[in-house]
Amino acid sequence: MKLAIVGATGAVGHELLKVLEGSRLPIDELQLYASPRSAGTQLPFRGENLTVQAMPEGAIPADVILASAGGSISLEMAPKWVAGGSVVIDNSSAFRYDPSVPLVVPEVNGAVALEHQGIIANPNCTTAIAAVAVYPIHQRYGVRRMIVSTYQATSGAGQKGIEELQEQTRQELAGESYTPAAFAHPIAFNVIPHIDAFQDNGYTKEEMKVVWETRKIFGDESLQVSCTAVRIPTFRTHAEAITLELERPATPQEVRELLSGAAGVEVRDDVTEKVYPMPLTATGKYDVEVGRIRQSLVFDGGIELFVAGDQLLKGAALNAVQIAEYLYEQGALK
Ligand code: A2P
Ligand code: 11C
Repeated sequence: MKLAIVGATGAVGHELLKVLEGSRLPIDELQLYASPRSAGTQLPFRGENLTVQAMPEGAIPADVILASAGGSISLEMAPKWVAGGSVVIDNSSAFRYDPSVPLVVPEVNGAVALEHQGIIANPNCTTAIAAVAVYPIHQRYGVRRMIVSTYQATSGAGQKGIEELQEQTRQELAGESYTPAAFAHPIAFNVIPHIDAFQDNGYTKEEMKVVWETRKIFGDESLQVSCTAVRIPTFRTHAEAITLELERPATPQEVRELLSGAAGVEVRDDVTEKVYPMPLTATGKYDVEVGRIRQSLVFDGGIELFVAGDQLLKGAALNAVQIAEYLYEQGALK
């Protein structure tokens, strides 16, 4: 199989290379593309150095293209890549709400990927991490309302987000002045309740993505979802506090047992031993950590939980590769 990564030099691109190293896809050739600035850069893959090329203006000669160079590039280029015969797994938000484009988390709705017409969308990282933990609960108990508060790492804003936290932390400690660029305010020693653009309803686009995408992935437009999305000064891994109102009452122990057997989930829930999900322990893991599972004090029979998931992996690179693997295993790729 011929694979291509567009955006290979970015934060997600780096993770795609690492995840593909261990993937069961039969990769005969891996092509790496980025902006002309990165042409000639060498990146390691399975013991070789691959050379990054400037993204071409038209089709790319690959069976599968993993796109992670931003929404405007995907919007413009993905139709050209599909016309050239490639299947595009797109990490941007460009096509997620297009009814003809499947939006896929393999543990939840892998089968809809088979209905693609060339493009398959990878969800927003915040949505994907919550979906893996909440979907098994939805299946068994029926989620009626889902209230999410997020704690999102700076790498959600790409490589520039990581660098800004690093540099500002140093500047702050050295008493130097600086101007924020990647974020609306200083991120070092701060939290910012503002990710992506504000919408007319007062929510941000990041918050509305959780609403729109969770409904589409669960295939349930009646699900009521609300989110407050907050950027925090960590490098990697998004955490989320989630409150669930359920159709049928659940106990914390039932949910713990249910999630212990769920794909893509690691239950870390032993408060007597101070074991719960955290970016420090979830970073680099394929599974989403779930813990602090407790009975809701607000919704009868409802559940509260806390999740931490490496958003560059399950929220982006890993989920994209898992979609490709699913298609391959179903015989839907060459
Ligand atoms: P480059 O490193 O050459 O700028 P991140 O999300 O971490 O900011 O990464 C964005 C990715 O998208 C990078 O690989 C970046 O390449 C790539 N990219 C940005 N602009 C373009 C472009 N015009 N054509 C192709 N790739 C691009
Ligand atoms: C963030 N969740 O943390 C965003 C990044 O829709 O794919 C991913 C944006 C997206 O800033």
